[in-house]
Amino acid sequence: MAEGARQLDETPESATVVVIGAGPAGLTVASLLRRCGIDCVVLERRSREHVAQRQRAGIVEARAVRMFESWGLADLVLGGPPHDGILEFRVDGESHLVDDSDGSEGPGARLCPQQVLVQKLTAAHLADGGDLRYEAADVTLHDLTGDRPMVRYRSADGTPHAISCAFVAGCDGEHGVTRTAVPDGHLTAHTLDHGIGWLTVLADAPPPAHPLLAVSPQGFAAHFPRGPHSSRYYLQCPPDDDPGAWPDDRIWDALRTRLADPALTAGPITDRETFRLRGLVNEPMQYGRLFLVGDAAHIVSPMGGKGMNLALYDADLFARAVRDQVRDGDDTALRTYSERCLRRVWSDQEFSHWLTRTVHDAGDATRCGPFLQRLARARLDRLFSSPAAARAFAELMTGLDPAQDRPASTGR
Ligand code: RFL
Repeated sequence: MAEGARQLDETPESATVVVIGAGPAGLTVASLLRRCGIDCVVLERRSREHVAQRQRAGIVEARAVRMFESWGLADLVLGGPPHDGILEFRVDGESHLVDDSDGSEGPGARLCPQQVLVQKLTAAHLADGGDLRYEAADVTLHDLTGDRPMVRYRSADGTPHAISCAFVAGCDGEHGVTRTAVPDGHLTAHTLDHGIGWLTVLADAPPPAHPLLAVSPQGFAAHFPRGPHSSRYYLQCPPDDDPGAWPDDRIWDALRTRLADPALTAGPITDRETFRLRGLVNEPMQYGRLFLVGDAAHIVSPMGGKGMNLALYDADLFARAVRDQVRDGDDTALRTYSERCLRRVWSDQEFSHWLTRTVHDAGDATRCGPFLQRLARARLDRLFSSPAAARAFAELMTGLDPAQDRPASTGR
């Protein structure tokens, strides 16, 4: 019989939760559920090696560090040194240091690259006996509004599988299948295109003393640490610019000009790509027994470093909600999951939008006009001179909401 025509076993497997996707969101959901003794199966389309080397975010915000700590996982899954709480803005070459810690008790952010978090979550989950299945193809979801949804997929050798479950966690990112399994008319996608492009570059070159955002008439640029000997750089460019139009010399020249650092040390460039800055929110983040987590539900412009941290926030709320249901028969947190996530999602979208517009408009007036440029400069001036404005900025950077959302005891 041809591989594709093989018949499915009569009896499907069973799990409490099937998690689709083994990025930061999926691995965090799986690790937290395991901490509660709740069984789950993780299905990942790509290989372990592929997932483990994907480099994107670089900072785990203070709220997320404390979240992992509250689950007893911080030492196991976080790498990299603590972030010293200082962010540098360089405006037309003039440096302004902004304290982005909010002065609260407890650990602050960590300079932990996304791939390090993913590698450590993966290793910890597997060492704990977790069920992680890579190269799972053709994932489809069925009966999402029934009592026992079914997830079907094919393993690498083409064998079809089916898993019956109580809940599905859609952690498969922006281009996954879980969101598209929701019938038309149940989700609304809210989108914003900033009309701004970024060239992003990874290089084996010395990291900056502090994460650095630079405003200049030639356009925005940024320099972030990604390890003791590596850096990520961003350069504002026309939307949909071709990365091939940016040979190494052009990149280093542009960085030296915009960062106002003629002595910036160059190094081998290991990756370069361009993308558009945009926001996307799918509402609600639930359909029946499917719960969307992380990028599967929302995309946020990287300005402000919130995308991965939002994924970790959703994962924490989802795991707690499942625990309440399974352990205590209390479905309150599951019913309010979407609403609670979206409150933070829109808050972070607003912060990211504010920062994106501010650092771009303040620099290149040809795009936004002189009036908006001056407004953006006034916002920066207020941030640099007003302790109250700096405090509000720090609160948004740490991700800690004084009114609520401080990680409570997990009560495992
Ligand atoms: P991911 O990381 O995309 O993981 C989804 C996983 O699902 C798998 N998958 C499937 N598996 C099974 N079946 C299918 N049909 C599947 N389809 C997909 C994928 O292979 C993958 O393994 O989503 P997740 O877990 O929600 O995590 C979100 C973060 O990755 C994302 O928000 C951040 O990378 C965003 N981001 C940043 N976030 C920050 O907090 N701080 C930053 O500094 C930051 N910098 C960035 C970023 C994103 C960037 N890109 C992508 C434009 C910098 C860049 C350049």
